[in-house]
Amino acid sequence: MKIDIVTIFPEYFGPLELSLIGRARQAGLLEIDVHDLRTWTHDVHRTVDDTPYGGGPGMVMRPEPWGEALDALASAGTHVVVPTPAGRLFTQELAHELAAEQHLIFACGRYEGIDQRVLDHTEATEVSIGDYVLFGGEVAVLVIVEALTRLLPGVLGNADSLLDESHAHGLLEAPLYTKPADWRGHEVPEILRSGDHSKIERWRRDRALLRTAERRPDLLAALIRRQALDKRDVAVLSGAGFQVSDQDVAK
Ligand code: JAH
Repeated sequence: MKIDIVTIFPEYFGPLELSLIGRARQAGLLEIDVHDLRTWTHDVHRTVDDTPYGGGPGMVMRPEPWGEALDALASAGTHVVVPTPAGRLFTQELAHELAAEQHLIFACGRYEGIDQRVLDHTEATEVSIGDYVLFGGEVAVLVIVEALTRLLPGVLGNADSLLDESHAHGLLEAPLYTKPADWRGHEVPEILRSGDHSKIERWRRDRALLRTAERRPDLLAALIRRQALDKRDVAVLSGAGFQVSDQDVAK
């Protein structure tokens, strides 16, 4: 996969050299180039912003440098991604969709944002990583690139982690423990030390279901809508006092 990132702050992307993303790049699984938008300005001040038509506070990014940048970097199969609070919510599903692309260009806006005509002209996908406002798209791009990288073939050494993830699709994970068995009087649940792997799997499924019901009723509702719960799941939830019915069981 090839990723180009266009920004007025290339220094933001130092972390992409590190850890697993850095290793994926070195292994040739992922190519990332970071570009300074000011490369495509022509005035002495290398201006990237101007006042908004119609008035209002702040500045808007001028379309011309963006147009030249995208002309220089894009080819037939390129997808342009623009982080903005107005975009489609970035979820694991969208991460999978983007990870399947050959070439992505991330355009990082600053100030109030980028002139809308750039997004229209390039048929950009506008993506939001959550309902809050940042100073610009750079940190959102770091989030998105990290989520994509771990989905690329060959990046996760332990292929089991991704399999496990798809198995538990849409559920929060059960709590994790490691040694010592007693830490400051807090003990690791007995069952995890029992060595009975089918019991452990059921225990983890139950913890995941109950945690999801408690903390993320929206995720549980989505699972019920998709008929993704079995009889035992529904029994566990109902036994813990959550409102579920036989109607919610399919498989
Ligand atoms: C802020 C351009 N969804 C998080 C997010 C993404 C981008 C921006 N803010 C929040 C942003 C200013 C200018 C983009």
